[in-house]
Amino acid sequence: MLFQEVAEKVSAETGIRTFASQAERLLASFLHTDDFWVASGWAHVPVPVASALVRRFQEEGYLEINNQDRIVLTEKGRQAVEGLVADQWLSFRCPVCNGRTVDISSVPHWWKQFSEIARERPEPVQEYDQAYVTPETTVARVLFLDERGDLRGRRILVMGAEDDLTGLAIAMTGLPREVLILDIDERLIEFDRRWIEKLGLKHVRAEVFDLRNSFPEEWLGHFDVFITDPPETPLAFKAFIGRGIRALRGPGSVGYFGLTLQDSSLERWQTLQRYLLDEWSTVITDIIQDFNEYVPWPYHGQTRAMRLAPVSQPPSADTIWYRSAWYRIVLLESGKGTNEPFSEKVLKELYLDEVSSTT
Ligand code: SPD
Repeated sequence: MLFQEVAEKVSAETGIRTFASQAERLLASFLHTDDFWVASGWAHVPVPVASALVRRFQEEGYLEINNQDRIVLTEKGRQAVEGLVADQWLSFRCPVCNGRTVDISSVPHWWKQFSEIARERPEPVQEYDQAYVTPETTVARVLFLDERGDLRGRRILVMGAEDDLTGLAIAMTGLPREVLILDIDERLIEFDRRWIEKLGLKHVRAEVFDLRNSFPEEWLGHFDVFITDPPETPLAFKAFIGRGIRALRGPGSVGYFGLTLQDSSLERWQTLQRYLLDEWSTVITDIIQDFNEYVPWPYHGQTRAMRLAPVSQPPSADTIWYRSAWYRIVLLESGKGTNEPFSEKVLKELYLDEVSSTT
């Protein structure tokens, strides 16, 4: 009853449909953490929703925010969620693969070499919505592709988010037939080019490209696999995922991308899934929740997420709180997706709206 009422009020306040189960999950998270950011990640709710829920629970006396900015359940709050999550909740995750299904300790030398290279990468900038994933995530992405038959001998397009260095890591295996890496940020393309030359990598090109623009004819229908990690407005889904699908060769070709529940809502997932299934004729073969872990980014203090938050401190630099699910899709019909230009849009329109707030 309590949770249903709170969820309805938060839905009305934020304009983002919120469910009682999400309200319950967020409050229960504070049985295990006193960190607002960590709890919002565990509860899989968008930051504007997590913020509104915490404020409401605070007003109703279910929790308090102490003078160290930590969130503490009151006796009333504790009673409301007692028993809702198991005591061992946080240790359910598989310690070998961290829930990703692939074991990166099977490639220790390559993991080490990649991590050393990644240490030198350029720092994330707000202008391009950057926040890179951990090196472990990138290595796991590559192993996942290999495990699914999407690496060896494939023509692979890596679109944007090269701050994750996924394109470079894929090229380092030497296994694909062709790799094309596109990113708007010259620093990242220069970084990749330097390593491509230094390591003598073959069949790989890195080019500066703004995904608001249409692809040239020769990229359309050319690739077996695309990989991207889009911003999460409906417009960005078209510019990144729709364009990736348009670049696929035909039935059986594959796409990968990350999707959060911190910058997307469940309804936004549904919007995207409708595009994928109905308009773009793809099928979703895999969704691995929390596969991608992002290192906290330095500009968080200047984001709308921070302005909405009920706490005044940004996430701690050494605690992962933001994760995304790893989607794999397979194309069923040729010529789908979109190559529409969005060049009249300013970058912010791709990154920010009522649900997406972390840029
Ligand atoms: N703005 C900081 C977080 C941006 C990271 N992008 C990840 C998007 C996942 N689809």
